[in-house]
Amino acid sequence: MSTDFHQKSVSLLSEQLAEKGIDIQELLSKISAFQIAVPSWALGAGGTRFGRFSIGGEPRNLEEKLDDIGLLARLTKKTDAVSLHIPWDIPQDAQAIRQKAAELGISFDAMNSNTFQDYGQSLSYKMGSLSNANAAIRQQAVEHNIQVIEIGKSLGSKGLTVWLADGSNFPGQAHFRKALQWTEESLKSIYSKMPDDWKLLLEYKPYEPNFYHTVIPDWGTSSFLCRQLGGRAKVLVDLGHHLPNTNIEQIVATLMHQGMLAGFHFNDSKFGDDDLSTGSIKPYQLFLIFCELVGGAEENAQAWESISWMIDASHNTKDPIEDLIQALESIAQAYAKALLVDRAKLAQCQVEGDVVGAQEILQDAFLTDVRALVREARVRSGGEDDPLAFYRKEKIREKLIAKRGKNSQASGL
Ligand code: AOS
Ligand code: ZN
Ligand code: ZN
Repeated sequence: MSTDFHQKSVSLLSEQLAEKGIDIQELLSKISAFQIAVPSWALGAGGTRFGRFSIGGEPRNLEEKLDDIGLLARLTKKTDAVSLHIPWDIPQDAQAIRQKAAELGISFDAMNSNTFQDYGQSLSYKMGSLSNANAAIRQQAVEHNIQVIEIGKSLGSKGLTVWLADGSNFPGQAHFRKALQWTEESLKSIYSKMPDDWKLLLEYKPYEPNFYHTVIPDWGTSSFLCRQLGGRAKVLVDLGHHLPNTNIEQIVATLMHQGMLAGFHFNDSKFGDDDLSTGSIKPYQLFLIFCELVGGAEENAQAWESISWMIDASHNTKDPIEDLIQALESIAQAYAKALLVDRAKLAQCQVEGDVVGAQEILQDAFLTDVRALVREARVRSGGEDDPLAFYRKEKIREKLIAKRGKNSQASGL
């Protein structure tokens, strides 16, 4: 798109929004300020249980992962943080890594522990980790989490994300209540070792890799556990961790009402925890989620700044950098559209029982083409006007392949 055409689009949109009493400058600064962390495991090709197809030029170590995120940050101006995964990303020299990240304008978002794989530790997690019936295995899993906190401290991170694969595949395999009790005790030990300015983000997931029961299947269980820990433990919503057709926006509202929303793992899904690009399957749902977020923050249910934003996607098909550019763009669009909702009018419709009017308000915002707005915010922040086009024109993947090789493989899933 030419710069001239872009400018015309911005002024048309600006006129359109002014008629609705919306100030475009304020909108632009909100969109620019909104930053989403990128996970270190999203920079290589993801695998499935059937295979993994290398895309070439994948980052071979943590330094190269940071380089890729630095590039994303420079192009999109939509991310300024990385979420690391231990043991996949153990820094050899934390000071040097911290400095490299700072030079790229990248900080360290929540750290992710991993007790869902055997990774050279002495006792196996085959039968679970924080909920294991064997106390020695629980202890080992607790110590791993404490080690992750220590690594995070050395990098300046302020959070620990815990996702448990724990559960059972067959009836009778696990004792539901004991598993929950052990999980609570293990989490308490971890929480007690967390610095005062850290938060614990607890994920839930109804199935996979365990298919009969998971120890933390839903937001209610996660929120129950967080309450046993203390005020700095909150619920993390991963969009793919719901049964089909779950009303995720309502879950978000309910958590905000209790001040219990820790943050997000953004992705999209058709069937389950598909980890597809955010906004690729259900953009309207993403918009409705942002409506609850914007509304909840405006109405002081929970402060916007208290919520953490992260992408959690990894798949087999696209160039991961292109994929992340698309995801960051989709998230920014959903946020921008949610900012357009006339909340006063919506509240009025709710009072009057004007169902048609309420739907019109939401769809009017959703159907507004905000691409020029998101682009303008990015350009004003110093990003590329069209990051994807730039990436392709500059042949960045080809350059990465030349540098890192055709078969380089990122650590991760
Ligand atoms: C797993 O399903 C969870 O979404 C985790 O947050 C995440 O994908 C994992 O920690 C990355 O391996
Ligand atoms: Zn997740
Ligand atoms: Zn997941």
